Amino acid sequence: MDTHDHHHDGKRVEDFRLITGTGKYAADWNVPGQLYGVFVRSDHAHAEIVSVNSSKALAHPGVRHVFTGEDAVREGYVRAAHALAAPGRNGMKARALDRPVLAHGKVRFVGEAVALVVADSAGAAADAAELVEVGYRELQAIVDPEQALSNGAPQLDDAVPGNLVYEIEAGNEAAVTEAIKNAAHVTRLRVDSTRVTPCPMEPRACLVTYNAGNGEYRFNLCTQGITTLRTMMSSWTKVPEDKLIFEAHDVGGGFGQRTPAYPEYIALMIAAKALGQPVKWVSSRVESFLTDNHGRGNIAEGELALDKDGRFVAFRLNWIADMGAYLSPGSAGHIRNSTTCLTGVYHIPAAYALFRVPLTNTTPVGSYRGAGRPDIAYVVERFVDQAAKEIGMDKADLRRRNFIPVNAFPYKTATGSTYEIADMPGVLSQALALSDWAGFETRRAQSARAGKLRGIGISTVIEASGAGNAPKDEVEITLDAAGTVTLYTVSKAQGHGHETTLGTIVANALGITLDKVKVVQCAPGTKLIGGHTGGSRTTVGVGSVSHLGALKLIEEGKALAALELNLEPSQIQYAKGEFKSSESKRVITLADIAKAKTVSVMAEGKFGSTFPNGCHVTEVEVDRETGTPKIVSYCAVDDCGVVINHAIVEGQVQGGVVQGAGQVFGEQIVYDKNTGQPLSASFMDYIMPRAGLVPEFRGEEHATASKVSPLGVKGVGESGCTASIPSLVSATLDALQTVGVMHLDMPLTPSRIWAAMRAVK
Ligand code: MCN
Repeated sequence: MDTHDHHHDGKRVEDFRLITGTGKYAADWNVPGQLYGVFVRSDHAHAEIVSVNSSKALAHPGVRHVFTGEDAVREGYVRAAHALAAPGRNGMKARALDRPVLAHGKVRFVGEAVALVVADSAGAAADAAELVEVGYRELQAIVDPEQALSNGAPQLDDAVPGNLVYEIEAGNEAAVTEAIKNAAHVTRLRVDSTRVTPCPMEPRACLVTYNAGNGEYRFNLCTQGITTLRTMMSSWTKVPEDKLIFEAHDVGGGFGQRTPAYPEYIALMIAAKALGQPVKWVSSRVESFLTDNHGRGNIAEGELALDKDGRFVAFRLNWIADMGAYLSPGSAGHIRNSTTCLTGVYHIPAAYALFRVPLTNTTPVGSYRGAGRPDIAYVVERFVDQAAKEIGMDKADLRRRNFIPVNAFPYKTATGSTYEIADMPGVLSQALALSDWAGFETRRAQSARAGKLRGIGISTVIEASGAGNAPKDEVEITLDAAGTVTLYTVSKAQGHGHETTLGTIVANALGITLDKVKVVQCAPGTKLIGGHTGGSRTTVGVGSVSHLGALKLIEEGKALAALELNLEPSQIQYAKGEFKSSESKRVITLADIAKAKTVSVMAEGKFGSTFPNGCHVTEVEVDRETGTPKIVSYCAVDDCGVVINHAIVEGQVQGGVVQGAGQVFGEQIVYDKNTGQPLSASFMDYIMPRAGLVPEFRGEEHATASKVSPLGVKGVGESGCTASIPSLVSATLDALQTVGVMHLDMPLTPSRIWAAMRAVK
């Protein structure tokens, strides 16, 4: 029984289901007659596959079949689409390696799927997977991206000379060189945006059912929206998009990692078709660490040049974006988004970056909450902090001096993007007040008396949100005889509360209560066009179209009400679910106009990028004896335009902040440099944020309405990550610099901090 209260202001309508264990996640799907798949995975980082012997596995009770790279090659499922489509430096094309959905000939990272064992039970498949004998001839592996690009490094593949997969530049190199020559001060730095993995709560799972009658494949899996996934799957398999049907209900976190196609889904297609029975696979957590796309993995070094008044005149970056052993279909974000916001919130007249993608024997890297936005924000903000330190200026003052002035928006950056609107001086002032920036020295002295080093950190950041690859966003809105309004969309929440926020947008436009609006995401077989949920675009894109759709429904309703009343549509007024006219005493409700048949409207729109921004001021205490850092204050001021649901926005910012804090203080994917073995592939060695990591969170809004969207909204889903990483590193280094530790890369773990403090003693 549904006992929760839909009307409660701000509460998410999906939460009752989710917190009472009645959600339906990917692994909850079952169909009669299903078989179970388990993957045999490479335990080598780089090796030739000499032989695959399945005979013992096949003899195991319950085993139906063992599929290998031969099957993948026979089907032709060997070449994934990738997103590095733009012509690179000197017209270079990305040198993407083939990726058979089960490895064939070679394995290129630990965890790569080599065989798929299918059995009557998951236990039998797991036992038999142990019996598959794969013969390997080990090859030299490279897991360090800088080493991969260094002179004389072993060649990992003949098709990728110098292990250089791709190279692209942005900005004006000559202008930068000239400006640096004449600059009063040049700050030089190398910054590591560490490789991490998103770790959604729900591991991947996929159930594939093949219908031999019509050639359709049906998938139950976790996804961020079916359109992007369907295109990628179709491109990898050449199975037409209309034969790929996806059905997903609840999704336990995505963070970018649940957007792209993965080889496992396609290997399961081979099995389901060959065996004529559905096949289900549920990933273990270790498999998630090894095979779900990792995030970040960028190294940037360069120069920020200033004039004698502390104004930025030029910025140059040499950027290495490690994308692993294969280009994931969702892997361009690091470069595209970093280019879009290369100069941060600052007016920097000259900027240039060279991005290089090496080939390494590591898990592919894809989009992770921010996809390049946190990386570039972190890099820029580190440079600004370092410059402030070097020229002896307050780091808030240096920022204020270099902000893009409010009246300069829309502002075209040195790398060619156009920021829509922002009020950085206003955001900064609000954050400085909220955090009592001026009173910091008193708090620092208090901490010192308790044996702690206290530091204050700041970040002022901006990021693109809203745009997507889809040609447009479409929604359908129906109205039935019960007066229920249903919104159909192809975006997919993974915890964002879209049923609440998209429903609210429609309910507000119609002047009705939220319980009258139902949101259906990714109905199986839907033909709607639109983007997936990613790039913090759902509210700007789908939300805006939903608003327009609701307005269309009102117009449609006026026409129908006019017919009923024998009047002209222009004589009908609509408010709060009712159509009225001064010419008639009758009131026609939404339910009335749908009495004869369900009313349906389609709406579409294409919206550009809009630029959420913010300032996060944080304080961190470091224990002098143990090196343990502790966040003691967290103040966030964010501009995400007009807000649909304040509680959800605060939750989104907090969630992003905690994920950023996780990367700053603990999370890191580490590979052994000699063997290429991953050393942090479980929660025993991969330090996730725990409750209490960000104890004192204070958030405020500072809205400037977007004109890109008719609702005035900007995205917010990634803001927390983008702003927290630079701010928390800034605070920790501010504490450590008082004892002479000038620079430290993430993760800022107690042992690293302790070792750094000892090294300067
Ligand atoms: N919102 C609002 N008012 C605004 C902006 C947003 O009320 N002005 C609400 C939205 O309506 C939505 C939520 O805040 O309910 C986030 O909206 P938006 O910024 O449009 O971003 P998306 O919905 O497109 O979400 C994508 C974004 C990304 S890219 C990642 S990664 C991410 C994130 O959101 N992954 C998440 N937040 C996540 N939150 C959860 N719980 N799980 C994930 O996997």
